[in-house]
Amino acid sequence: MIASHTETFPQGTVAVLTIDNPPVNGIGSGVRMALGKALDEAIENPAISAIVITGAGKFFSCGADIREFNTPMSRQEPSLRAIIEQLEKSPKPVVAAIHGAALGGGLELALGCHHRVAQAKASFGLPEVKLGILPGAGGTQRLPRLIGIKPALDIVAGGDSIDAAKACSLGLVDKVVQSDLVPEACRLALEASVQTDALPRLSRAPISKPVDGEVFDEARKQAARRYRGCVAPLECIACIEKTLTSDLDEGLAFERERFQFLVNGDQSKAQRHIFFAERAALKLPDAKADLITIRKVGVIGAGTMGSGIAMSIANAGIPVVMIERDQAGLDRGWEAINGNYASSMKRGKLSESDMNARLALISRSLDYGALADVDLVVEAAFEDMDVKKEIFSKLDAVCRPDTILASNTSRLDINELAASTSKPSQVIGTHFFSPANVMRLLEVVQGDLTSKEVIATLFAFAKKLGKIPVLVGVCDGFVGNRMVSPYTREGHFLLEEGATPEQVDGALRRFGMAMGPLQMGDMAGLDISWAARKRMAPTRPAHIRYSRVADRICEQGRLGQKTGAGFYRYDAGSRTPIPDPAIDVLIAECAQEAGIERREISEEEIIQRTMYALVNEGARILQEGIAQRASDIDVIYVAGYGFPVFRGGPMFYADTVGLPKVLATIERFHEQHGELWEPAPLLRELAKSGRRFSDL
Ligand code: 3H9
Repeated sequence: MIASHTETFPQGTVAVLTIDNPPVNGIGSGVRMALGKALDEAIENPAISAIVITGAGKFFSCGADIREFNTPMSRQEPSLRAIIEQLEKSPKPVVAAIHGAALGGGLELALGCHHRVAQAKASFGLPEVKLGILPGAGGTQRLPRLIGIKPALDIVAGGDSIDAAKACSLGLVDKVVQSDLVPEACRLALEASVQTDALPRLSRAPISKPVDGEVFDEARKQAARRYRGCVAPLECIACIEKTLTSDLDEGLAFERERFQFLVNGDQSKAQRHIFFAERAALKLPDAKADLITIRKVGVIGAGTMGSGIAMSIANAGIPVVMIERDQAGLDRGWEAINGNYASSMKRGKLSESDMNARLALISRSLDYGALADVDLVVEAAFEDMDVKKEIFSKLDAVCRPDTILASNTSRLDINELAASTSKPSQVIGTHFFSPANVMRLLEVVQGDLTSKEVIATLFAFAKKLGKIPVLVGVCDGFVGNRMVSPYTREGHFLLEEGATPEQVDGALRRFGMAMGPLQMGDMAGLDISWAARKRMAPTRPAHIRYSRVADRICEQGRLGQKTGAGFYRYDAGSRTPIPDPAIDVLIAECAQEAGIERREISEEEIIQRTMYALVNEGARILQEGIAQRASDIDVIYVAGYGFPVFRGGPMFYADTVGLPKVLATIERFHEQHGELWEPAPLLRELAKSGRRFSDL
């Protein structure tokens, strides 16, 4: 875990301690013990003049071993704090030689060293805030002493990494070297060993007060915007603020106490659940499949989805050809893409040369013949089975037999589509989320005959695009949209029963959702679900409750934001929903026609009706094998549907509430509201046996 060797120079001998704990050099109890011992030996050995700490493999160290948190292992001595104190107090100079990422506890370890030397490709960050915790091994106290309050606030409360050049300009590292990192670190360590000045110890460094007195308020405002509802960023800021009034020991004690508070809290457990869930989702049942190389992609349709998909492919450096039926459609898509890149450039997020390079990767054509050499086609045409079948039969004729044919459908039957081609094993669903160039989720829909190579290739492709792929099975709406149906259904029922749109959406926003179901409907366009409801109308059982509210809104031409009105109204060019008394009247009329007596609706009922509708459907989806894992459903909801990460997704949330309690409430709803609330058998089974979704 710690490889130790010495390097001898004319000025003396250096002990080089290498953290070697694949895959990310996580600092678990084993590494801590070995490092503590190696440090003791190097400090006590009179033949050693100085010490260098470095990392094996790709990373310096990516921090504490997260899996140890809330287990006895995390309390095993020595603690990371003790190791850092040990190396900071070392009478012999200790230099960190950083060639890759130094994250979290890894960076805190480097901050305990007397000097830091890095290679240009190294990166630095304290991403703890993204796990719902704070840097708990001195990071909040030492970093501001080294680089100042404001930059430290950005790094600690923001959680993003910086590169070596930026780290050097901030004074976080002493020097960036091109090569020979460890020899350079050794030289620096030996130089320090002969100097008469005291070693630079951050525990003794004074703190310089920020010039801008508003800096903490500004950081809190930023945190509220970026991490709405999360407590960790506020605790990070409080710890940094503490440096202004406390010495290092007091500050460390405060940081430790706040770390314990966070690490034992529900939010951090939920955020760590999502961290591991995202990684678990990447693991396919058939890991051995060969990958097909994707050199060029075709996208059918240059509408909002098609253009967004083309951009996300070009952003990954892959050539893409967009196909449309007519020039006007193609031009509109091309304009939208240009406008989008230009606005990123204006905001400083993209350089002009990068924009041009990306645009150059996107070609356009009205001719399917342009797809003869592509390895993958993503069809993003109108959501209609006949339209899609016609496209797929054309693709069948023009594409190579080994080309992967993917449909960006959000709910249609991939098996039916596959059956309309001569190579169903090459057909797969790729459900992107809008805007496709921004949203990270990708539901990869496996048809009955989709080959394992095609699935594995799509996963690798998604990773290249920076997406989080989740494997799902075929059913109406797959995982995400199938669950959204009962969720929105309850939102609409609650309106009829007495709530207002702003009450339903407000309750869910306060719960942590990015937006409530009604505002979400307005944003997505109410016509899509209206069309689906009309399609299903002939087969809808008459005795099942059905809310007419959304249909009536659509019948008035109010199709959401795009028409300036839906459940709310919108001022021209604005996305801010404004409550509309006309809708309150419409809802009251619908309720009266349906014979529903309106009543006071509590916030608790809104949350339970909508959340438990998600959970109950999620349980069915799991039992049917449409999702592989409960945690996959959580990833889909957090990454694609604005579910608060600090609640860990709907299934984790249900575990947190307790499945017997969730079931009891669903049983009550079943009695009150009828068969739509029939408890899912899996939920009953788990609640009865005292298990949780995360035990599956
Ligand atoms: C901390 O340091 C607290 C201290 O302040 C205070 C202590 C008192 N622990 O992501 P990948 C696993 S908190 C355990 O696929 P990549 C990961 O689950 C920590 N496991 O690779 C996966 O396992 P598997 C602060 C970890 O190259 C495997 O490693 N640090 C940890 O795409 C490969 O990971 C962070 O928050 C960990 N710390 O990305 C950094 N990190 O193969 C968190 C990774 O079984 N890590 N694993 O699925 C990351 O952001 C990314 O993993 C990283 C590599 C960028 C490092």
